[in-house]
Amino acid sequence: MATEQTFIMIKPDGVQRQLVGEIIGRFERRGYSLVGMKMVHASKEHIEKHYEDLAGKPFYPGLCNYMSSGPVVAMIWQGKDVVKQGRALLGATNPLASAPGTIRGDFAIDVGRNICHGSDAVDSAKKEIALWFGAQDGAISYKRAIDQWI
Ligand code: RTP
Repeated sequence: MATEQTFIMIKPDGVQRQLVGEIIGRFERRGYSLVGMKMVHASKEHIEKHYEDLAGKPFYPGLCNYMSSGPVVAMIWQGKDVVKQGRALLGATNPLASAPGTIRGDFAIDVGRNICHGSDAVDSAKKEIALWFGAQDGAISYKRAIDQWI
């Protein structure tokens, strides 16, 4: 049974554009398990920590202001190769380079309003899950009846 997990976040623009159900549906239909989810209006400090690797980039201050401007949906998804495949479902960072059929390729046109975030590696997924859900009680462990068919 695959247990790889990734951190997926629906950004403030995705929430405001009422794309929460659409995005969850795409991960569910692909076969992945939702094992953690909460809606958070994050502080600027929390967002700065999440994006600390980007500190120094010219867009960093605007990114942190925007990401703390409204609620986001923070999720943990689980399944085979979910880190890499989660990024594939999201599409390229710049929506103008995202293929149609991906979330960004279907719903976005601006890199600063690209709807969703996904961890870029297994290690960063672990760090991000700990940051958003706490190191101890991150994911819920449960079995789905459909797992034998996926
Ligand atoms: P994310 O962390 O949000 O999933 O995005 P990513 O890994 O695909 O891309 P990253 O380079 O980590 O950038 C994080 C977010 O910063 C915004 N950004 N704006 N030139 C720009 O104005 C610019 N470049 C990046 C995007 O919202 C990107 O998702």
